[in-house]
Amino acid sequence: MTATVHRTCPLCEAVCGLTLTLDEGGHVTGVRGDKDDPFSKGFICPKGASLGRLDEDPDRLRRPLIREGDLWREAGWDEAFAAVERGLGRVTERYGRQAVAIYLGNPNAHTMAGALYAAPLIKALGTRNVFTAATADQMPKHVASGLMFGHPLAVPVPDLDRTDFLLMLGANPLESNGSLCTAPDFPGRLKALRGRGGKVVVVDPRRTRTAALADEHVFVRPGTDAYLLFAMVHTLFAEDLARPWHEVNGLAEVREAAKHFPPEAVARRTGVPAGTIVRLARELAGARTAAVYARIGTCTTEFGTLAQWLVDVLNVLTGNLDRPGGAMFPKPATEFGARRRPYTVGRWRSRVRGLPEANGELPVATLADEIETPGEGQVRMLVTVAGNPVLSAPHGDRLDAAFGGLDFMVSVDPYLNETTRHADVVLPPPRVLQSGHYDFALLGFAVRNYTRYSRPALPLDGRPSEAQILARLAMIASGLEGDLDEFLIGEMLRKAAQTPGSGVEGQDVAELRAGLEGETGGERRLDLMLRLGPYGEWAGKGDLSLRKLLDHPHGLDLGALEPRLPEVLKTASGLIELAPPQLVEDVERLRGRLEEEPPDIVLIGRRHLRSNNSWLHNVGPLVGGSNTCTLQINPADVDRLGLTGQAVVTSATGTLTVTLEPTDTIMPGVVSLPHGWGHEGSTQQVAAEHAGVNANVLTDESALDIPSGNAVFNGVPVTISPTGVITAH
Ligand SMILES: Nc1nc2c(c(=O)[nH]1)N[C@H]1C(S)=C(S)[C@@H](COP(=O)(O)OP(=O)(O)OC[C@H]3O[C@@H](n4cnc5c(=O)[nH]c(N)nc54)[C@H](O)[C@@H]3O)O[C@H]1N2
Ligand SMILES: Nc1nc2c(c(=O)[nH]1)N[C@H]1C(S)=C(S)[C@@H](COP(=O)(O)OP(=O)(O)OC[C@H]3O[C@@H](n4cnc5c(=O)[nH]c(N)nc54)[C@H](O)[C@@H]3O)O[C@H]1N2
Ligand code: SF4
Ligand SMILES: [Mo]
Repeated sequence: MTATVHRTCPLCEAVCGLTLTLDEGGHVTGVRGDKDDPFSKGFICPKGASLGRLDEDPDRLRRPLIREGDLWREAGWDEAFAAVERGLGRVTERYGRQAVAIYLGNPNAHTMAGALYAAPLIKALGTRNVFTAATADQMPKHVASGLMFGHPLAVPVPDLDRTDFLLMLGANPLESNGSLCTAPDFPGRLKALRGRGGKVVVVDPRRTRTAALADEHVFVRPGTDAYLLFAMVHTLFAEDLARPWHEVNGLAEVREAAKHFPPEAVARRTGVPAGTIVRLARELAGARTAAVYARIGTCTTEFGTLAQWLVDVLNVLTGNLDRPGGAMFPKPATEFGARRRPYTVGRWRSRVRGLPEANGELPVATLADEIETPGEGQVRMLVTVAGNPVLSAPHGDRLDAAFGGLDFMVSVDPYLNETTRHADVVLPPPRVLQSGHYDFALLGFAVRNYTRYSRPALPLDGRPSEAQILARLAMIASGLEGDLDEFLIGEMLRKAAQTPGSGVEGQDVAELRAGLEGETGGERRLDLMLRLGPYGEWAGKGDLSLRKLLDHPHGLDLGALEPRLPEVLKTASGLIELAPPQLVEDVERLRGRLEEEPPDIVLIGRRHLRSNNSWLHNVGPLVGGSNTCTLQINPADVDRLGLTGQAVVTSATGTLTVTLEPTDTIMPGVVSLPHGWGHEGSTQQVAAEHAGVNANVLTDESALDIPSGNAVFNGVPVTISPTGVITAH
């Protein structure tokens, strides 16, 4: 007998519905796109198609590992948790709670466990040494949104299906399938945009597959988008094209700041001719509807936050913020609650470099400092959950060495990899098919309001779910006993019962609790959030609940995005803050760098459709061919530097020998190396055969986007020489 199951793909932000067939043994015999999913409508990519292979990868850990010297021993779950309890106790008794750090990696944004149990775990650990992949990714967006709109998750997304003009910077959705813009079949949506007469412009130092699909591709020097965007803002004011719809604070300050960046002044630095900048500004202002969308290529730069800010300044000034066809705020079914205090950053600072906190976390770029630098508060223990910072954080090989010196380390991860090999205890989550799935985070960035829940397709066969692993770690760290989920449900219900307009104001908490459904604590918490959410049964505007989602296994369309201002604003003024002082202050830094002589060659990153950061390289069908770790370089640079075959790349932090891939799709003076490789010596058999090199040997942890503390991966100065020639840097 075979079974058919429908579930959301957890592998990227596109949240595609998948239809899997399983045999009696629970093995995946087929994967296809779920045609009945109202959002993804059957779309699938090669990664989703390989979900079965990934799920049954023989190198995935099935039982906990405990380190004994240099060796590993499989252990039972109770024994493993007891070892964690002892290790944590040893460190905190001797050095206090600040000696413990936690690093949360990217898949936490894709698992229910990450969404529901990471925050309680952080709280239970009681440390400020909280690090996540967000400061290697999108923190600039959160900071810009927090300061402009009052909430770090109030991120406008391009209304892809209705816009007439899309200006896209530093994003390559034909490979990434989209980010901070949840849109299954992003390629199809772009084609539809063009098909209805709209225009797509891509700004990127590489002519990517996305750029090739667009109407226009504009080459830009890495790290200079803030100049380009400022010059567009300048043009809007100079030509009297600025027409904000909404009442905003700070219009005059933005106009003043933009005066320093006329198109002619930034043309050389950005590599974009002044005439092109002016034309793009006019087209943006003149389009019936338009949206500016920028992603990782603009975030992980020295001026990441300024770039994210200016993206939405342009959306506001052209009257496109919060209108259909423009940049809009999604309304997810488990909407975030109200934030009472105005958003701010820098409530505390990191011990060694004095870097400001943002969203309650410290920059991953300073994790090594905190581990290596002696003194009160030195980090001695690390917990990693779904992260591989040795390959993903700037100057990752420094972290590799630093992890080796920790007193104790625990990793929750299905693989023994470059990072988790330093752990004393590894706790593997179960298979994907044994886990429930709800996209708490990603549905908040969706281009249509949509919701879908997938129950586990297979039973747990005696091992704990990832939710149970994280909950148990939280209970160990807090020293408390009892049911974490029921405790959290009680807290949330009490708050809701006291909140006017919550839909359950004044109601009895015990009765409400008894009304919740779900087979696990996680399901019950989901049910609660759905009921209290904007479409919820209890909030009075809809009939959404876990039950309803279970009745609709292909997901539910909740409609096109709708205007949400001013409701969504949580600023102290209640208005859009167009010129937050913290950002205007940073403009000085931007001005200061304009006249500097740019480096001869800079490094940027690259994503490949069949990759996913560091961890899909052990799945045969996904590696090899075009998905290899090569340095893309313009043929003119190959000639100029006298290179052949391989070359030595040197940065301020390290040196790599790389295989060259000459291509005129990349600008002269720019080279591109994908991250997530460097699996030499890995116990993952397939990955070891396709080792590649770790791009983050070259990235420099001392370079940061100042307002957000975000790492800089694009625009890294490097020198390149033929192999066999040693250069000083
Ligand atoms: N040079 C350079 N560096 C970059 C980037 C770049 O563009 N250039 N991009 C940055 C970005 S955007 C990001 S998000 C970061 C990613 O940084 P990380 O999150 O640190 O790295 P990943 O490679 O995503 O590692 C994911 C880990 O989670 C494990 N894992 C997979 N599924 C699960 C699960 O269900 N549960 C658990 N517990 N573990 C799981 C994997 O085995 C792997 O160890 O990298 C950043 N680093
Ligand atoms: N297949 C695949 N999909 C993924 C991932 C993956 O590793 N593989 N990772 C996932 C993750 S964690 C994330 S965060 C998203 C990211 O999703 P995207 O933001 O779409 O990421 P990329 O495909 O890296 O595209 C970034 C683009 O920015 C360009 N770029 C580099 N520097 C600059 C610059 O200074 N200015 C401008 N304008 N452009 C620049 C690069 O050439 C590249 O084409 O993808 C997610 N999806
Ligand atoms: S596009 Fe993303 S969500 Fe869709 S099948 Fe591929 S990896 Fe999965
Ligand atoms: Mo990311």
